[in-house]
Amino acid sequence: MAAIVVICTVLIYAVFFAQCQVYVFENIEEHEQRISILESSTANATTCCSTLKKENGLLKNQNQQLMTMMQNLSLQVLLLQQKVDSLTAVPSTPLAPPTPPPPMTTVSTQQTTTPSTTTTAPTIPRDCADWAAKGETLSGEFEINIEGTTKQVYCDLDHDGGRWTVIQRRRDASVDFNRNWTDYRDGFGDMNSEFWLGNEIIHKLTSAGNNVLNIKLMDWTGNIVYAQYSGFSLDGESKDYTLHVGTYSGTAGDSFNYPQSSLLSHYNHRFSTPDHDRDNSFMNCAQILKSGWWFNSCYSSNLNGDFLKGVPYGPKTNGEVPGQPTLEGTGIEWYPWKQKQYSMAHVEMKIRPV
Ligand SMILES: [Ca+2]
Repeated sequence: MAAIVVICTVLIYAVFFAQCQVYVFENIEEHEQRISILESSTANATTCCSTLKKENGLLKNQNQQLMTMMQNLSLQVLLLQQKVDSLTAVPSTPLAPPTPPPPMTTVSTQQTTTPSTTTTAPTIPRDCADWAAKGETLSGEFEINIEGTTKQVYCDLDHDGGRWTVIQRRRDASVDFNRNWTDYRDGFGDMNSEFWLGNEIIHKLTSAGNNVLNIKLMDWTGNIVYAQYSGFSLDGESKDYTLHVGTYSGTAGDSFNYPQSSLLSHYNHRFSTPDHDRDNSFMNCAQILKSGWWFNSCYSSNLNGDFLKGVPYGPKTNGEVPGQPTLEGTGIEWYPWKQKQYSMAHVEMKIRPV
């Protein structure tokens, strides 16, 4: 009897074990199928992720290109606005008013009708303030005669009180300012775009003293500031056109008498060009900075530097160490307003007697 009970028990366990084995094998197969599905899904997700990363990179590039286009468009709009402003002032001239003193072309006509040059010279105004005194009210090119030198200049007669003789303008990179001593002495460029009037004529215009220098700066978002100096004059060529300024006023900050470092100030310093090193540095600042300016050791302003678009340019890694110009800093700079490595979008320098 006992033997029968044992045999039955063994049979029951055998059947139970066989059923358990079948259940486990079935579940293992099911789990393997699920693992395979998950692996497939993971591979798909990885592929999808890398595709998304590539698309993200492309979108970033396109975004940067659009930003650059936006900056260029903003500048063009600003330049167009300036042209529109200047054009809106013109309509009164086509009506040919009877009396106004003639600009350059008409002056030359007067000269042809008068036989003696000694009598015509005194009739030509000595500067733009003289043209304003004769009744001229619209900006443009005029002829002046000062100390026997006849010169074509651009007169700003309808901004900031008028009477201004413009001595420098930067706005569109149309003129190369990396020039030699002779070019800066005699002047170069186009009166209707970019130019340097010339150190010799600026010296003659200011040698009598009591002149104001006004510097207007515009950044690449259209913000405008100015620096104004009383007592502006340049010495003659024998003293390398040394810069003299008096009191500063304005919103741009004072670069000529730079408060943060006298080594980077410009007043009482001689004019240097790449071929005429008169700075206080062991280096040739004008050559490195591609400009003509009153360099010290070396500068806190360089308004005759390279016209560089897309600013600020380069990393701000260079400290203001005397004698070490920022090699990347060849742009049109004015430290007191924008610090290093920000090149202005528009600059104008103009003078008038007090
Ligand atoms: Ca030097």
